Amino acid sequence: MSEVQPLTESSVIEYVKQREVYDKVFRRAEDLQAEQITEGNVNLLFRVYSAAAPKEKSVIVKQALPYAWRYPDFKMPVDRSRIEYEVLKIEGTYCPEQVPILYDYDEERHILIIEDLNRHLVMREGLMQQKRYPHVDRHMGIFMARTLFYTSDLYLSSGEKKAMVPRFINPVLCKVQEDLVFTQPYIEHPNNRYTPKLEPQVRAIYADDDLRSEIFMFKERYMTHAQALIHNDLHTGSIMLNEEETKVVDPEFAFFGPMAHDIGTYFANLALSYAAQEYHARDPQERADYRAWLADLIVRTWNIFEEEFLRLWEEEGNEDWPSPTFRRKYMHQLLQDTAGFGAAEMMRRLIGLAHVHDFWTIEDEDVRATAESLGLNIAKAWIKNHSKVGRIEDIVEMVVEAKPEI
Ligand code: SR1
Ligand code: MG
Repeated sequence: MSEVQPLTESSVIEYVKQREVYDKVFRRAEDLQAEQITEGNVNLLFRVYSAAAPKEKSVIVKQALPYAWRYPDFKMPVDRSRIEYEVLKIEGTYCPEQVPILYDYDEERHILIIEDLNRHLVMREGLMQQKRYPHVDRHMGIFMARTLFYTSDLYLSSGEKKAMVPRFINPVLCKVQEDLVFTQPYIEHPNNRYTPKLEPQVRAIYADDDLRSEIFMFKERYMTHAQALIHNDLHTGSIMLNEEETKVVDPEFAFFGPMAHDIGTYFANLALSYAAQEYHARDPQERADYRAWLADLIVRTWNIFEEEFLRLWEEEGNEDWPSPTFRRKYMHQLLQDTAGFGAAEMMRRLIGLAHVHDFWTIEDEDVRATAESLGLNIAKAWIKNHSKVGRIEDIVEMVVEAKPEI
């Protein structure tokens, strides 16, 4: 592995000046400034902008170091930068409106230069402020349908698909997810962290081998079901949006895995936001209204996803699956698996290593415990009942009916 020189706020300016983007975006402006962005867990990130036109002349510089930026003990190959570059190109082919502009990829220094989405907000933060996004249902439903369909065996020929899989094996980042999402939250592990009042619920999870066996069924599916090129970290921190546009970022974890892991991860993070409104939406009526909007967003997103996915299958699918009954079974399985993978994502964000802003920001431990307890019980309902799910409304009913234990 080549020696990696981490960029700094001053060296990143010199770096940008040597790249094509200095002409293309900055028109060789002399007043470049840089600031480090400390969101995210994995990469070194900078915003580089012209002081005179900070919104228009601005880019994001993203460098992959041989470890996760926030968790240096997690060694991660710099090749994830190449994976991110290739996946952004593929996603951009099928769903250009939901993908940021890619300006540059430096194979030697593992650096990507991408569009600065400074007109957009991280979705997780927007949800914490009860913002409503009128088009995010369509944008995310279409994004998931297209990226998943066009990289699956329903569209690609058997040979094309098999030739693609090895380019996205991504073993180290997959192992991170296997451990953090599907293993450690279900055993006593030094990486786990949780609000002390959750102790009885956490103990009950460790002792519930039926629940753990279901999670491990999904872990095995995650590890073995190379169904489509999935984003593999599709939480609301990987989505930047405003009222008009939605952009999905950070696909460095991508590999050929189960589609429902992406859909479930996204829905899980909407459900986590639903639980965290216990704190973020202070007024009870406002909380109830916003929770209803979030619950409905899950339903609308699935419906748009399903409609678009089936339309693509009908119009552009290959000839290898000539059975309407198979299509129905396939979509049904996808929906049930969405609940299972979603449960794993919720649990790991509440009792595993990598927590989320929705809950971190709740300083009052009692309120945080109540919100997190609700989140855990939604997850528990999803994993226990995934095989009974017949409609998206069943998944949402479990959200609405769950109660905190604290
Ligand atoms: C050590 S990386 C922790 C988490 O951050 C990423 O966003 C992935 O979700 C990973 O599990
Ligand atoms: Mg990320």
